[in-house]
Amino acid sequence: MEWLGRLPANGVKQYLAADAAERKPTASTMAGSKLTMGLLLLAVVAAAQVGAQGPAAAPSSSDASGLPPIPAERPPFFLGVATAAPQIEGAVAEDGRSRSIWDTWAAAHPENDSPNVTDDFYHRYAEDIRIMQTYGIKHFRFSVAWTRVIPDGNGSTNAAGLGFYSRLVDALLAAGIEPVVTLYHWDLPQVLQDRYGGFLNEQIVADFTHYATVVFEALGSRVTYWSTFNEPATFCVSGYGSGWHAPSLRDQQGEQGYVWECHNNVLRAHASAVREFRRLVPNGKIGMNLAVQWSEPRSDSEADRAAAERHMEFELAVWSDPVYRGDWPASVKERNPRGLMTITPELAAALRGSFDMYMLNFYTAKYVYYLSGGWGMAGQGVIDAADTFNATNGASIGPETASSWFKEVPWAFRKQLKWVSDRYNRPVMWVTENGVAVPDSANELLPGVLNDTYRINFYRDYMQAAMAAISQDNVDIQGYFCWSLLDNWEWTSGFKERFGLVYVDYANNQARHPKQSLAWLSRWFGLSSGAAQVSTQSI
Ligand code: PNW
Repeated sequence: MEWLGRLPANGVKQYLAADAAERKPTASTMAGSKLTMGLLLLAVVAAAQVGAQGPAAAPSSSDASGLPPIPAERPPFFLGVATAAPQIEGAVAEDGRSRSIWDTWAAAHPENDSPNVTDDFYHRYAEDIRIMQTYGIKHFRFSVAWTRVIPDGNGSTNAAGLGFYSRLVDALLAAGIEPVVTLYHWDLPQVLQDRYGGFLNEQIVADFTHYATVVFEALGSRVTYWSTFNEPATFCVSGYGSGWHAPSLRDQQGEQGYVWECHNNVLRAHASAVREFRRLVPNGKIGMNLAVQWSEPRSDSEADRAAAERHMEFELAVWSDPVYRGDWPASVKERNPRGLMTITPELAAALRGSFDMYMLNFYTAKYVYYLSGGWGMAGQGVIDAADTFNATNGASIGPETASSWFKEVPWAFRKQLKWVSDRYNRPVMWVTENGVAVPDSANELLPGVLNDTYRINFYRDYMQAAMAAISQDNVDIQGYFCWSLLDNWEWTSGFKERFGLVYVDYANNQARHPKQSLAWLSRWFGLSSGAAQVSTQSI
């Protein structure tokens, strides 16, 4: 997916054309014998379990498992895996689920793959739990679909929809896996968008709070770790600013104030839901998953360095400063085009203490330079800065990945972690998403595609950057979630970008095939012998 659909500084919308050209139709056939694939899956899991039975060997650089070398030092944080309901569940018309704004988006883009079945996690979660168990993964981040729990958006609770998450949580706990629940990962009930404009209307605050309360009441005695919103910057800016994401509204120059309305309503909904959370789940921990791209100054000039800092404030601090500091960053206040952004004392008080940990989703970086009159993220105002992947000499900021918005920058990850830690006085941090889609992997075949050395190297480098942030920059990172457990429906990129540690064979009834990266990570973290290699020769 394109991230945010950020406007180029000159206001020309080249990014839309560029991405449209990239998107090519693919047909994913869902044929295949369920029985055969079911048996195969059992064989896969059995094979994996054999490998997992041995004691966790100490990491060493020479490895009998045939995996690439394991770094000598084991990471000091726990390893988790992350997912999101609209990307993995499928079963979009089952058990009373209503349509989400992303179902609408997908229906309007038939050239894109469909989320209707995707990984069929709704029916296969038990198998996926077995895979996690086999590899020793003990933290699973998933999102609850509002459309299943309250199909009418703000009406009555749908017991069948809620029941799915209750069974999922029970199955995770029975397998010794800690559930980490995201309440909102972009899949607004379409009915709320139609009824009052979704996040543009303050009614969303009450409706989200009601939805959150229903889920806290149902799962709060069993689930400790929660997040209210996944990446509000992405869904406010892309959904209501550039129009790149559902619900496809555009407000590129801030004329309607859409992005700021969304922003304000998300902060208020978060504060309001957390107030209920404290009452209903007194021993729980909660936060919000924030995403950012590191802003590297394109030159050493004072102007470029200030522009890069400002960029980061507009992208990230604009969300977390209100929580930790009670107000927007000064740069944002000064450049607010429309006066929409007052943080009232009441809101500041409600937000204070509403992050038990700082949950950061991190992938990439860009160069930032000063540009008089330059616009920031769509709809968020003049920030006198612009960004680019290329240095002044033309060199890219990092190696390519499968995603056009994503260059590999482990060095920037370390800087980003330190930036957050220093700004907010060393909060407990969880990296709640990090991962990569391997270039060209969408067209690769089994079994070769499972030998994802590229992804192994990626995690080695990013995790070592996080380890350096801990040991040298005094950052307190306690958890690290890989995006993602499974290949999945990657929003505007459909199935063309595969971020999974487990390959999903869409042409063969969604059969699961753990990739080498899963075995490698499991071994590095000491969670299993890592020998759980899955042979696909028998397919
Ligand atoms: C995340 N960035 O979005 C989403 O939470 C996932 O649903 C998605 O599948 C995953 O990334 C991979 O695209 C982001 O550049 C994408 O900073 C990019 C950025 C942040 C978040």
